[in-house]
Amino acid sequence: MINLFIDGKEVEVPEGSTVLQAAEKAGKKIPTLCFLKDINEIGACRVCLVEVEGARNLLASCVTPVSEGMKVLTNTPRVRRARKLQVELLLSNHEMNCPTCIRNGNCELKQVAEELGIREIRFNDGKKTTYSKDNSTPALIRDPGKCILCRRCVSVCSNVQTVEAIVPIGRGFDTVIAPSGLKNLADSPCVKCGQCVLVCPTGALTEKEYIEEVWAALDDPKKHVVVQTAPATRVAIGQEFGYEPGSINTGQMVAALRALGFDRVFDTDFTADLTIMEEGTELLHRLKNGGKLPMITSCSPGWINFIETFYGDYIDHLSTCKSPQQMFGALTKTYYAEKFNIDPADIVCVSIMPCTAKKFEARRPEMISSGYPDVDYVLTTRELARMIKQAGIKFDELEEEEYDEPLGISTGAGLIFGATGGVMEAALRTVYEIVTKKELENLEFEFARGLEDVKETEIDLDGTKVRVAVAHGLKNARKLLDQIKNGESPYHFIEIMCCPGGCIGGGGQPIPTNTEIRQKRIEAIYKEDKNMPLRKSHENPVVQVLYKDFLGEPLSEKSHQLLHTHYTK
Ligand code: HC0
Repeated sequence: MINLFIDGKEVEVPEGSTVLQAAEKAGKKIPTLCFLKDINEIGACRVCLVEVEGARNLLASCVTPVSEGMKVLTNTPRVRRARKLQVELLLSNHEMNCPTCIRNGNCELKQVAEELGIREIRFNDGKKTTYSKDNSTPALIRDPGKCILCRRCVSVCSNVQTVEAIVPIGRGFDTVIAPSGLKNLADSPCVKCGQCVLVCPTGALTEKEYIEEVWAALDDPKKHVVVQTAPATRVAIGQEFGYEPGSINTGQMVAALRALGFDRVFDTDFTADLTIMEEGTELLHRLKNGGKLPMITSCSPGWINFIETFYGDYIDHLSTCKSPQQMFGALTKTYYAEKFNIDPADIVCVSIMPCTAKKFEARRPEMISSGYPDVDYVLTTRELARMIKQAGIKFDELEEEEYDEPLGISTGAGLIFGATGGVMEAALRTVYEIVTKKELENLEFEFARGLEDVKETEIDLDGTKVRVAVAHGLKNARKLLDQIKNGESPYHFIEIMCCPGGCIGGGGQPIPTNTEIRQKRIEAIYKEDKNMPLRKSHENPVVQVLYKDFLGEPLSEKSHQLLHTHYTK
């Protein structure tokens, strides 16, 4: 342990700690901007400067290690002046349209300027960089005018996701964070996961909003507007309304959607159950008939973009199932439209997703098997919260409501799709019972749960041993893909989710989303699963009716037409 003094107060911290950590222990808050624990610890922004006795220059506390007897001052005139100067310089080259900025409500730059008491910017008349906005993808917007070059996005994209879609280009004042060659995001390897959006302290990286398009559909009396909500949204949206991270707000979210004017409020969990029927059957089919193994889940669109871009030769390992979002859209415009005698041309299908890549997925040309786009608009959890606020709905005063039937009926298995390992666990609950014809005594497949990088086990299906693995975050996905590439994969079935923690940590979730918050959302998902009356996908009564009345059986011709697809390199 190391003993040191922060503003005269003695603290003891483990060796290897930083001054920033020691200050926190001493009850002192040092402002930071570029710092992001475990992801971006580079001391680039110089906002966390402190005075250290014996050191000539001020030091960035986030990268300065503690030493025995060190004396640190966090609030001297020199420190205050230097921090202000750093932030004023950032602001002098920042597009200052705060009232109309998407991050107006939670901009860290604005927050730090407030904490430092900056009331004027001395260098406002200086030169400004003039890189233009990148609007090239249906999922993300990159706005260099708001970038403070903190490099959090660069770190998350290269170190967590191993994609390296954006990098620092140029030097000094002219530096810009952009795809190499100053390409547009659409022409870069970006997988649209939006992890950069979650860590951006300002509005330099954001989702592309479709709120106005959805308002227009809701205001059009000729349109029948149906909404589906992804599993992970219900354990996150509360955070936008002041609830503790990990609060479960399913009933209020349903009530809010109805109050916004959606004609039917349905649940993606329903088609998550359906996915298990299709994907589980596909796995058994491949095991029996010598199909391509390991089979890998195909429901996470950032992951699909990743395998297409970086491991194109291994695409036939993917399950052919569309994601639950897309299955839902295809069924809404066929089964639901026929059953309720609605012209599919009049149906607008909106998704509420924790994910920015879902916006891209919905625009894929292959996602129109019903003759109409499966899904018309995708809103993130954050966009839904903005709509609720725009409509003046008091979220915390809403009485809980239930999803509509039939496409709102789901099981705990569908719900746990939202957490890493959930698709695997849901699949095993069903596959085990189908193969063994025995009832599972313990529905909890603990090996699949939690934030460990790669999780794996072997399941005994009445003598047939099936080896399975789960990875979340693309760095971890790479580990399993490289095994396949090297001919060393011992697995039959793999679940991969693009974002750390799975969809609960998706790029469209409330900001902040960090490891602690991910953990709380995961706990909420499994708590809600435990409370569900049905917890296995094959027991979903509406899924059973759907097969009886419409699809026939899993992997039927109709299923293939509507619910499956093929990805290409
Ligand atoms: Fe997910 Fe999904 S679980 S990808 O993470 O499979 O976004 O929540 O909606 O489609 O169901 C996201 C979350 C979904 C889909 C489902 C899957």
